Amino acid sequence: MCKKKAIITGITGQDGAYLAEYLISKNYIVHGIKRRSSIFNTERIDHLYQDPHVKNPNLILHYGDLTDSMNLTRILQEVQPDEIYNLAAMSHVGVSFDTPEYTANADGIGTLRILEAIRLLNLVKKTKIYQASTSELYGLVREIPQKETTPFYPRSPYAVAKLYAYWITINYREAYKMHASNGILFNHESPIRGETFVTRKVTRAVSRIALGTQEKVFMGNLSSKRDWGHAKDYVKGMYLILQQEEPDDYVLATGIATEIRDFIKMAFLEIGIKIIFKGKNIDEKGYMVELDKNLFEKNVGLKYLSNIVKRIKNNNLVIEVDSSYFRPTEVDILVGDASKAYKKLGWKPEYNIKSLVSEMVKSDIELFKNKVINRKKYF
Ligand code: NAP
Ligand code: F7E
Repeated sequence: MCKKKAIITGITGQDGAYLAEYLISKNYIVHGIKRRSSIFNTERIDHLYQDPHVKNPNLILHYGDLTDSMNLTRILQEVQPDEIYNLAAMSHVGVSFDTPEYTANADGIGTLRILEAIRLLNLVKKTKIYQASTSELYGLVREIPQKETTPFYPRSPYAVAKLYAYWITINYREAYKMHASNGILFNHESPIRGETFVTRKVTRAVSRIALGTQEKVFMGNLSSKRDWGHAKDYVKGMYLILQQEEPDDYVLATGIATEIRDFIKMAFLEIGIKIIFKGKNIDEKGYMVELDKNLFEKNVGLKYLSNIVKRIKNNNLVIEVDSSYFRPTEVDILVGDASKAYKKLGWKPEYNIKSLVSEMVKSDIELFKNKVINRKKYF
């Protein structure tokens, strides 16, 4: 039997990497679209990489960009995919305020370029498409929790661009009978999450503070709440969405909201350190106040214990607030109701916030124990 062919845009990103591995495990041939960069940017998928000279590879990479229609059309024509997962995007909400036009082009019009390529190449009957929509569409939320029928109120150039992508996907489904679906995914994280998203920023900082290579970390708004799941669970949901007879839109979420402050506390507790916060707004600070030595030794190592004991005694300040991380318009709370996905897709997350934090902290500790930071000068 012929293997199914899937195109993943954004294959070098967090979700692209997990999805590629998952689809290959399901016997797909995966075609990934990656951007040219001046340095290797395939670290997340290096374990899947196959030399192009290998016969019948199950992973094939193509250079491409969501801002380049002709390139996308050519790749679709060559591959003739059964499924497309459109995951490529400028995905950082904060950065979208600095690069609004580019974000609209890549995240909004980029989706149109792919849909239009499917149509022009007469692939409508063959190719199913998944659009990576987002809980950021709910923005200034109209109800709690948010589900498929909750009205949208986007609060960033990123969310507004994704709103266009969401509706153009539905429009192509209705106008041309495409199998085109939106996954409205709430925040999902992992040990390979981008380093500037809040969860990974925290787990990296906790690990480096534990190992004695970082003093403190500056954070933005500590009061917002997010519904955090694990990317592994969410890519399985993406796959299920495209296996349905009929295209449709689904929320994927855990249903549990956690404040940034509490995520920070949980991450430090993973290595036996209790954090308390004092002060308000820009003057709020986080301090290490108690240490469970056994847990620290178990999860970090005896070698680092005396240093952290000294730190807690002499300078226990580890969290400060820097207003440059505040967003001009914030999304205060996102928490999803994924009942439709539970019922229709049979999807249910296996991870909870505790197992997610634990995996991320442990992974970053290992990473920084083994990492040699090379900051030698060129001149
Ligand atoms: P990510 O780690 O930031 O990955 C984004 C991917 O898109 C990277 O491979 C990136 O390439 C690529 N990309 C960016 N601009 C591009 C362009 N112009 N042309 C081609 N590729 C481009 O994001 P993620 O967390 O995996 O998220 C995947 C998708 O789901 C995104 O569309 C995101 O907006 C959406 N989403 C994410 C979440 C979440 O919590 N993770 C929730 C809802 C929706 P480089 O590696 O070269 O930068
Ligand atoms: O921020 C607050 C920040 O950047 C979460 C993307 O994957 O999920 C992600 O978008 C919250 C916000 O994710 C810092 O203000 C505080 O309230 O981790 P984040 P996000 O904005 O929710 C959605 C669903 C997507 O679709 C996006 O692609 O944390 N926060 N202090 C901070 N955020 C960051 N980044 N850095 C801080 O220092």
